[in-house]
Amino acid sequence: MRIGIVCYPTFGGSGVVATELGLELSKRGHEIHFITYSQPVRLELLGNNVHYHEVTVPEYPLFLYQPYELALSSKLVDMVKLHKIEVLHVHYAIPHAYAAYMAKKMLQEDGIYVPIVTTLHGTDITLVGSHPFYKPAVTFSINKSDTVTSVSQSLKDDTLRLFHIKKDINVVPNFIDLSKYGSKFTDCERAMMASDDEKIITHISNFRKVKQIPDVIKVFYNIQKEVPSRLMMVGEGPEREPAERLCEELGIEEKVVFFGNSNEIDKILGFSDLFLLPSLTESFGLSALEAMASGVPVISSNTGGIPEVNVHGESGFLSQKNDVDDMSKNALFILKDADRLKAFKTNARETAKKFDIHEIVPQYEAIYEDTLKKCLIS
Ligand code: GMT
Repeated sequence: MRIGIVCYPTFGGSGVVATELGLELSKRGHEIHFITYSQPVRLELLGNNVHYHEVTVPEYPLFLYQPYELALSSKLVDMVKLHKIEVLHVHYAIPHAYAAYMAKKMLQEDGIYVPIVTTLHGTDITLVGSHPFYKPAVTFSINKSDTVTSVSQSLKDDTLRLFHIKKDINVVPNFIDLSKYGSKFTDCERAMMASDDEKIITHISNFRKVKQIPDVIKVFYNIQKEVPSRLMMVGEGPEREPAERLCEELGIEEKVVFFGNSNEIDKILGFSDLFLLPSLTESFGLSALEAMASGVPVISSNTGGIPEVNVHGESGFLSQKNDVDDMSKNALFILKDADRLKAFKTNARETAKKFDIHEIVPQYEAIYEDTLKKCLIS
């Protein structure tokens, strides 16, 4: 199949999922065309089956805001025609499903039919999409997609609650390539992060309010009082600076490393003993799954889709959001006993196997085929 993938090319989970999906589909013989404004961060190899087409928005001084959706929909039209793309898979309702619908309509004028599969990732629904400014456009884009998927049951429920949706929503969870995670690094590399007697605690995110970064610091503060440890903070975003200040206020700045965005999260996770994800909401929590795949237990909130990923008492523990005391207690419970920590590490990796890329990607293939069939009939 020739598949066009539209996504945000950044470090965010939706871009990572879209990129990994495209790469796996290409290995399975499909021809993949990424269409976005810059090369996705995890897309290192372009080859016969993997192509990247950049959307450029020419600067025009008359426009206060440059019209990305317009540029994207025009690019989609051109690429569908040029490469005979059979299906468009767009990640994020706004603006991608919206632009894809415009492209589809333009193509129809030329007698070309291309169906749209839209995957909802979370923030397009729970944070941005339900804002009154965007709600009509999001509702329209979802209802006009030929097939809609969501990355968790919780996100599906939220979508049906917040919007007037007339479409079925298929839950296709995020996935992980287990072969890319696990401890394959040397002790010497670990020594650059912590000494032998210290545990490594990790948080990875885009440091936005929704990630509840102060709780990461506070839980770590409680941990390090009882267990020698260091905190690895990976990612960039508006909450990073306040977090650095909080570390100074608490006197733990020497024990916390702020990495910024990293392409080496497999390595950082490979050395980690515990992962913290106290988010206020999270449609899935891909970073938690990446941690689990690396054999790292997860201390998280119980919001959104996280309980579908992190299993309480097995791969880690869930607490009410903002309950720093409970999260700290759970973290110490795991860290203080070597055998228990080992068992949680094994269970975390086992739980992650449910989301094996080889189980989930065929679900998308089936969806593309069904969508194409459905559209040929109608
Ligand atoms: O919040 C983020 O980390 C970024 C955001 C995105 O749009 O990439 O992540 C959303 O999609 C991910 C992939 O499906 C999910 O794992 C995240 O849980 C989701 N974020 C939120 O719901 C806040």
